[in-house]
Amino acid sequence: MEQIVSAGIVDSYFNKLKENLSVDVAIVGGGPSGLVASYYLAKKGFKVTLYERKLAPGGGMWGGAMMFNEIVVQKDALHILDEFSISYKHYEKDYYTLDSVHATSALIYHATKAGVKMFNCTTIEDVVFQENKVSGIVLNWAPVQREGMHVDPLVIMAKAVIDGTGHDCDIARTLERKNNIKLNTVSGRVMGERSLSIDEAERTTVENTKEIFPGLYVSGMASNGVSGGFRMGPIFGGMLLSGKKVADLIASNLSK
Ligand code: 48F
Repeated sequence: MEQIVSAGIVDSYFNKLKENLSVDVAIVGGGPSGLVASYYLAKKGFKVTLYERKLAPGGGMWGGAMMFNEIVVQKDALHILDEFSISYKHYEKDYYTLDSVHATSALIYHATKAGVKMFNCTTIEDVVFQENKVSGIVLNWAPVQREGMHVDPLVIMAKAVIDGTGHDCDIARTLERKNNIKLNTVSGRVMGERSLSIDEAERTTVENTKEIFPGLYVSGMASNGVSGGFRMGPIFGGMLLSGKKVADLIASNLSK
């Protein structure tokens, strides 16, 4: 019995890893924008993997605001909540409140159910850069990076990569720092996030969701970080809409 349990885990994990050494879309970061993007892409039939360095995907959505586990979503994004069967209550004007634990777990559940393969406890530390294009990701165990151990990574090839790493815009920064290239932003560089301005930030999160270099797309807060947009705090409509937008964009580009 002991052997069956261990062998079952080792076999099924390594099968999952091996079957996903080459994918259509690799998503870095399991925040709301990455989760929503992964769901819509998997629903369209793409082979999608998502990598999260923490134990649980969900990013900054679990904790609501200041650990008060409620979040706000505006009317424009309700159709996405409905798609994920997430319950919400009308609060005032065009704003709705919802339980952040219920909402986050629903995003994770429906994404995995749609076929997204998730790899948690995994850090993406670099990208594959071939023929002036982002062609994959370079992954390692999160504890390897945290402990500063010198251990070489593995590689996953992907037709498209999404930087959904939130405020850090980790992947875009690494790409820019290491390759002497220009990104698709006003300055050609990662411009850095500005202070809080909710309305403006919600709008620009969606506007700034785009392909910033051949093969590399940004979603969610990383979009604003890369293009110099504002932060918005605990309102999540922009994150959900950004995830849907990047999924549509990639689906259309990969189908060409
Ligand atoms: O920050 P995060 O939740 O991303 P998001 O989709 O949503 C932002 C909101 O939560 C909030 C906000 C909204 O109102 O401003 O901040 O833009 O999730 C990003 C996830 O990426 C993981 C990180 O642990 C987090 O769960 N992550 C970051 N860098 C890496 C990574 C990396 N290099 N490799 C793997 N995971």
